[in-house]
Amino acid sequence: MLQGVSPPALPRRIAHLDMDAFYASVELLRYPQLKGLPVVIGGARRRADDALLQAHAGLPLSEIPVAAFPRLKEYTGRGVITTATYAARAFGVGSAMGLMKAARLCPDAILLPVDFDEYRRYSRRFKQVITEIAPVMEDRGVDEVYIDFTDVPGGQREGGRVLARLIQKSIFDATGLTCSIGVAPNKLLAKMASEFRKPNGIAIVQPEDLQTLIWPLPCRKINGVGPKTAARLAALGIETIGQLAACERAWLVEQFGASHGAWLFDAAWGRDDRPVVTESEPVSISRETTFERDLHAVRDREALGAIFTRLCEQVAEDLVRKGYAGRTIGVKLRYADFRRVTRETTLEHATADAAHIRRVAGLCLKRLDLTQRFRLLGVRVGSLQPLTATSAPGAGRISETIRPDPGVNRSDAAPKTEAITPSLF
Ligand code: TTP
Ligand code: MG
Ligand code: MG
Repeated sequence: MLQGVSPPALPRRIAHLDMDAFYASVELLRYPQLKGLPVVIGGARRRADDALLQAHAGLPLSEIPVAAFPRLKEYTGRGVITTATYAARAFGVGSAMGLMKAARLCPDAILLPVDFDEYRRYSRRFKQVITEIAPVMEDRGVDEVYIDFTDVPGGQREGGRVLARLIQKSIFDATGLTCSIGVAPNKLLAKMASEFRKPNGIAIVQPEDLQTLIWPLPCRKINGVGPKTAARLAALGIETIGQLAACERAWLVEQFGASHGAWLFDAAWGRDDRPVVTESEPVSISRETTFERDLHAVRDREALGAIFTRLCEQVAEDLVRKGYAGRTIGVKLRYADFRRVTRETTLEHATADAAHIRRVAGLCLKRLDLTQRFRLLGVRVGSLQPLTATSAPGAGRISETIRPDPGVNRSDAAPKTEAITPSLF
């Protein structure tokens, strides 16, 4: 290549990816017998679910008969729906609707409680699949991301469809979940496009599609136009994005102020230069697990020990893969009554070694009350720094010194718990 001459920049192709009926789809992985049925997620924490599991103890989750699941019509309370399967949406049921109202629309829909831990786990998993294929990804919440397709192989082919298909398939293979993707010249248009072919669809928007695909949509579809702005626009006789685009920029500025007015005008013309911002350096890396049933430090000692070791190994693997070592090692417990407690210790030298993390995390656990049952265990490594030869797995084990975390209240390092579980952790 000639010096000083760089290849021409490719046209920007930005994708917005959004998982389909996310919470509900994760639940259907657990209960595949509910596929295709109207299912809503919401309401009281797992009480109904626990009753269901107890009544069918010993049976794999996928074999619990459909007839045994709680129905919407049996629900009384003020809970709201977080999401609904597409089969339930056909009855007019959807996010943020009260469960009692939804019960009137679709009394026989199956009602499942929320399990955020599980959704977060799948959220991490699908995002990891994406970054392995297309590294410039912006996290926009539990079930959606922006991805810069511009320089990724396949990102320009068929307007981005080829890469979008690969990502959809890879996510499905890794998780069993479907998503919808919009690919466009920028984030603003990509966000609208990801809704065009839901569920499990791909929509491609080119600059010349503005008039046909974007202008007929209501203004509310612009990400950033909320109900208030939409109402003000409607009062001015502006319902569609096309009508907004037909307004004089100066007039919009008069009506909505300099910055908001100009932004509305640019949005209507599909203009948006915002970059895809990849995640900033992580502050900490952690892994946690919620047990199938609440566990006790003594009675479930063997199972817990194995889970704990696995968590430490996973954190160490994450650290090495991402190129970090950390000086702060912490543990988190959630007791059966949902109280959450943490303890941490700061090391003199950073580590990414699973056995080292396990030992230090074990000491942290000993400072917690282990006489009660708990439902969740987590391990966290913080104060991250780049992984070096001395912090890599296997290094620096002999000269470690442990400083107790100054924030820790020493008086609750209950000796009685240590006496009960002298060698567990
Ligand atoms: P969404 O992506 O808005 O919805 P969805 O994934 O359920 O369905 P779609 O196929 O239309 O994308 O939200 C993602 C998750 O966020 C959703 O599964 C549940 C949760 N959520 C709430 O808890 N409350 C809400 O009001 C909304 C909209 C979502
Ligand atoms: Mg979604
Ligand atoms: Mg979403």
